This record gives sequence, C-alpha cells and structure tokens, in this order.
Amino acid sequence: MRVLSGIQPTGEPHLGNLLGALRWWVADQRHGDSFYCVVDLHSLTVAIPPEERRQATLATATLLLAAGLDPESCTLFVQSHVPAHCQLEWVLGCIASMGELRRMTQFKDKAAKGSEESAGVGLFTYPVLMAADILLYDADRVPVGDDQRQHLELTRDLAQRFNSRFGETFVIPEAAIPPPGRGARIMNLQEPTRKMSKSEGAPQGVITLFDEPREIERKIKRAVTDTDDGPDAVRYDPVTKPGVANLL
Ligand code: ATP
Ligand code: LTN
Repeated sequence: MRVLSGIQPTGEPHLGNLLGALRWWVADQRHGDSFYCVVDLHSLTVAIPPEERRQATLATATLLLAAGLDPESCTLFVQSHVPAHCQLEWVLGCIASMGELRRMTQFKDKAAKGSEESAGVGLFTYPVLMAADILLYDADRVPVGDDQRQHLELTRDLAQRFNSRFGETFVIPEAAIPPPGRGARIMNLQEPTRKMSKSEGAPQGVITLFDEPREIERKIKRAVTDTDDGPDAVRYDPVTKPGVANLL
C-alpha cells in the first residue's frame, strides 16, 4: 500500500490537524510505503511573509516528528523541493475544467471573502496541485480530514480521465477519512459551525499543538455551547448542538 498526505505551513498546527490527519498518518506509516509532505507551494495561496513561511515549514516538519512520524518508516519532505509536483500540475490543469474547479467548496468559501474576480488563480488551481501531489507517487490511500473529501473526488476524476484518454498511467487513490465523531471535522471552539483552521477563525477557538496545558484548559472552559440547561443538555447532536457535540 502506498500512502501520501500533506499539511500546509500556514501557521501553528492545531488539534483538528492532529485528530483529523496526523495521528492517522502515524498509524499508516507502519502498514505501507508512506510519503508525507509539508505543502509549502499550497501555502502560497495564503498571504504570509516569506520569513514566517520558512519558519512555519520547519516548525510543521518538527511537529510531524514530535507527533510520531519516523523517518525510518516514512518519507518526510518539503513539496517545493520536488519540481515534478508543479510539472504534473500543468499537465493535469490541461484536462481539468473551469466548471469542476469552480464547484470546489473550499474555493467558493475562500473566494467568498472578496469577489471571484479578485480571487487568486492559485486558490482556483489549488486542487489540481493537490491531485498532482497524490498521483505523482501512485498513492492508493490518502489520509485526510473531511474537508478534503471533494478534492479527493476531483483527484480520482482527473486520474480516470487521464487514464481513459492516454492509457493506464495513474493509480486511482482512495480518501481515508476518520469516521464521524472520531476527528473527521473538529470545529472552532468559538464558532462551532466553522472548522478549526490554522489561517482563519477566532484564535481563542483554536487549540494549537504548541499551547501550554493551562491555555488549553482556558480555551475549552470558554468554548461556546448553547443556552439549553435541560436534563439532556449534554448530548452528541452536531446539527442542533454543534458546540456541545464538538466538545464531546
Ligand atoms: P488552513 O487553515 O491554512 O487551510 P488547515 O488547518 O485547514 O489549514 P491543512 O494544512 O490544510 O490544515 O490540512 C492538514 C490536514 O488536516 C488535512 O488532512 C485536513 O483535512 C486536516 N484538517 C484540517 N483542519 C481540520 C479540522 N478542523 N478537523 C479535522 N481535520 C482537519
Ligand atoms: N489540500 C490539503 C493539503 C494537501 C494535501 C495534499 C492533502 C496538499 N496536498 C495531498 C493530501 C494529499 C488541505 O488543504 N488540507
């Protein structure tokens, strides 16, 4: 089995990254040939100063080691060090359509901050570069959080389209997403209808992996819940009780 996944150096990794992705990467490294990359090229879609990006790339790689990735068992690398990612991105971009990229919810959410006219081209073609990351390594399995489900579907579509036009070339990868309630989508503690993120959302609602225990305790105690104080106020119902469900 070939495994590949990536994380952006856009800030301090958080509990969502750990529960939705990193701990599964650590488990997967023992079962196959696994490749994990710090996707610095993807992070160029977020405006951060170059020096901060360099530091975040190192800090993210350090954290992957601390989380349990073992370079003896997996290959850990920085995306921009391998030029073939961009080369394949161009080829795949020539078989992807504007319509399918425009339907990507991550693009729609991120572009919604301004007008589509002013959104960066990199934000638009982001999923094509992600498809290149995966297809380049013949990965069969891609462990990611639930927010990446649609990007994996696009990757499969592009691989199938390429194979049917030009002959069997790419392995069709499967997304490996944690089951619901097991970390697939951890929400921001202050805005429980929005996912915990490195680059967006209320910082007080994000538990970073560098937070001290007292800071974590404080953030959890101040988490937004709801006004229900009935006998079954504490129950897992992500639709009507998103804050409580997120904490559970
Ligand atoms: P950014 O906020 O800059 O977009 P991010 O925090 O969403 O970054 P990524 O680096 O894009 O994180 O993602 C790394 C991995 O963590 C991906 O597999 C992604 O699906 C997963 N992930 C990110 N946020 C969450 C979350 N809130 N819950 C579960 N998994 C998550
Ligand atoms: N798009 C992903 C990060 C990412 C990735 C990948 C994940 C880039 N390339 C390849 C899995 C496989 C994200 O935003 N979380």
